Amino acid sequence: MVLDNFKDWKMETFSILDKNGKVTNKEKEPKIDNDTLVKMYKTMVYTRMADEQALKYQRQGRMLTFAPVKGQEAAQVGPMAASDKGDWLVPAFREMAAMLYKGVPLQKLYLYWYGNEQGSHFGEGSHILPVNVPIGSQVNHAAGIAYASKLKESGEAVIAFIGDGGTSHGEFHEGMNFAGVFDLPLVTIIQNNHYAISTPRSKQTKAASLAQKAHAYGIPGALVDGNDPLAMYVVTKAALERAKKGEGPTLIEALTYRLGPHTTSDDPTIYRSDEEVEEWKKKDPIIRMYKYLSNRNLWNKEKEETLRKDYKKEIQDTFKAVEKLPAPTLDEVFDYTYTEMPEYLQRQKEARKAQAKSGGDR
Ligand SMILES: Cc1ncc(C[n+]2csc(CCOP(=O)(O)OP(=O)(O)O)c2C)c(N)n1
Ligand SMILES: [Mg+2]
Repeated sequence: MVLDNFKDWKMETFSILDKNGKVTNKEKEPKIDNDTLVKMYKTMVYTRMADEQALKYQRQGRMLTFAPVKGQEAAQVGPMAASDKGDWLVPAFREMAAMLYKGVPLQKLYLYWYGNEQGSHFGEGSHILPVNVPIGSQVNHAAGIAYASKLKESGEAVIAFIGDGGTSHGEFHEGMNFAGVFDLPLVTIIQNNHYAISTPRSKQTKAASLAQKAHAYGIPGALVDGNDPLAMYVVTKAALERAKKGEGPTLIEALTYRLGPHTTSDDPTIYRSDEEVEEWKKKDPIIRMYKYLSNRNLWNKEKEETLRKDYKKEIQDTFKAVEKLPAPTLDEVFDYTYTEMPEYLQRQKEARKAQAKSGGDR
C-alpha cells in the first residue's frame, strides 16, 4: 500500500578507508597534498594527547570540567581540511580537533574548561565561534551567519557541528529548514557518537538515519563513516562546493563513537558495555590514519615518537601557563554577551557583585 516504503530511506554509509587504513574506494580517494595529510594526522594526535591530559588534570582537581573528544577526531579534522580559511566554524562543545585544526591555540581551549572567559575570545576577524554548550543552538547561529554571508556575497560557507541528541531540539529543525528555504551556504555535521549523555541513539528518533532528515528540508543528506578522515573530507568538500555555488545547505551524519565519558562528571560504564567500547576501539580513527600515511611512506615510528615527545611537553607547558594566569573577574562573566548590556543583566551583575562582597568571594 501507499505507506509501505516510508521506512526505507536507509542510506549507504560512505567510506574510503577500512579500519586498517586500506583504501577500499580507490575511485573516491581524494588528492590531498602531503602536507595537509600530515597536518590532519598531527592534529588528531595533538587533540588525543591534549584530551587525555585534560582528563587527568580534572581528576587531579586542577581543571573545572571537560568534554572529551577521544574517538571523534576524524569527523572533525576531515571537514576542517576541506574548508577554506574564510569559512566559518560553529562548534558545539566537543570540537577540540576542529578548533585546533582551524588555528585556535590549545591555551584558549584549556582556559575555557578552566572557567576563564578569555578562552572564548579568539581575536577580531576570527571566523570561529567559541565553545557553545546549549544543545541545538549551533544550527540556528550557523544559519544566521550563512544568511549574512549570502546577503553580503562574501563567498564564505559555514560548517556547524551538532550531536545526535541535538537533532531532537527544535532549533535544529528551525535552522535547517530556514537554510533550505533560502539556499544558504551551510554544511551541518551531525556527529552521531551514539549517545546523548546516557540516552542511546535508538531513543533519539525512530528514523533509520539522522541524515535522512535532509529529505524533509529538500536538501542532500549523506551518511558517512565518521572515523574515516578521508571520507569526511570528500563529503564536506562536495557540500562546501555546493554551498558556494549558491545551491544551498547539506546535512552530513558522521557515524562515530565517544570513547571516553560524556564529561568528567559522567560514568559511561552505567549505560554501555565494555564489549561495545572495545568494538569501537578497533575503529580508532588515529590508528586508521597512521596506517594510511605509513602505507604512503609519509609517516613512521620514529616520526611518531618524536612528535609525541614534543607534544607532551608543549601540552604540559600550555596548561602550566593557564594555571599561572590571573583568575577571571566577576565583570568578565557578564561583559561579553552583548555590546550594550541589557538592563536585566545589569541588575543581575550588580546583585551578584553585592552578594560577592557580603560573602567575601570574588
Ligand atoms: C538546551 C540544553 N539542554 C540540556 C543540556 C544538557 N546537555 C549537555 S550535553 C547533552 C547531550 C548532548 O548530546 P549530543 O547532542 O548527542 O552531543 P554529544 O554530547 O554526544 O557530543 C545534554 C542533554 C544542554 N547543554 N543544553
Ligand atoms: Mg551524541
